[in-house]
Amino acid sequence: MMRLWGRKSSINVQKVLWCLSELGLEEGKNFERIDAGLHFGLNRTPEFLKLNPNGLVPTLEDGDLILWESNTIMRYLARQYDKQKRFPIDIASQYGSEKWLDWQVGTMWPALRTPFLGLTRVPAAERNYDAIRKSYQDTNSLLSLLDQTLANQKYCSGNQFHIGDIALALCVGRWILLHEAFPEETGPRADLKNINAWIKRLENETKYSEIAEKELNIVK
Ligand SMILES: N[C@@H](CCC(=O)N[C@@H](CS)C(=O)NCC(=O)O)C(=O)O
Repeated sequence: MMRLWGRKSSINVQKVLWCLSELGLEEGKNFERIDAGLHFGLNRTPEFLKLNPNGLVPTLEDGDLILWESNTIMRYLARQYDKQKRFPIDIASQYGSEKWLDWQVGTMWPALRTPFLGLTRVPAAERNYDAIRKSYQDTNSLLSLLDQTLANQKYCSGNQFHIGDIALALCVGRWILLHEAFPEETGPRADLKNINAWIKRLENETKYSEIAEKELNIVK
């Protein structure tokens, strides 16, 4: 049975859990999950570091194969376990999704990470409020690019849901929650109508609501 290491509150673990759920793979039946990270610990033990030298979650064991990096784990699961053809495999959809997966990890998350970690992991007295606000406003601008794409298609890589949507939507969820909880610190949140409609679509057509955080997990 596959083994997934990671606490459910982690955005990157949530990507994998959402993907598994879309593929019809169930915890306890098709995979086991071990809580690790933050207050659960385990991720700095010598045993865990042998699996993932970064000491981070998620980490997946599937037989002899050990994977880390949430987007790579989703790519693997979609390739290996998509018996029901949940995700399209035509070249345009696949690489449309790949593009957004790389954008999420390489462009958008580096901007959103500053307000996210700054407001949920750093005590108020130690926060860099200028950097938090600037990066939140940068995220507004970056997400307007996704919004433009979603003006012409239902999902990030075309008219069918793909794993790129999973990575993006969980970030968008944090972006919304951060502004709700810390409106002064983030400054205004851009009103992006196509993103709003896409989130509604994800709620109606995918397992988004099962996985997405309803409130921020603030750990200081
Ligand atoms: N690029 C990695 C980042 C992994 C990462 O930063 N994981 C965080 C949780 S979201 C972590 O393990 N933090 C340490 C902890 O939870 O104790 C991925 O996408 O999987």
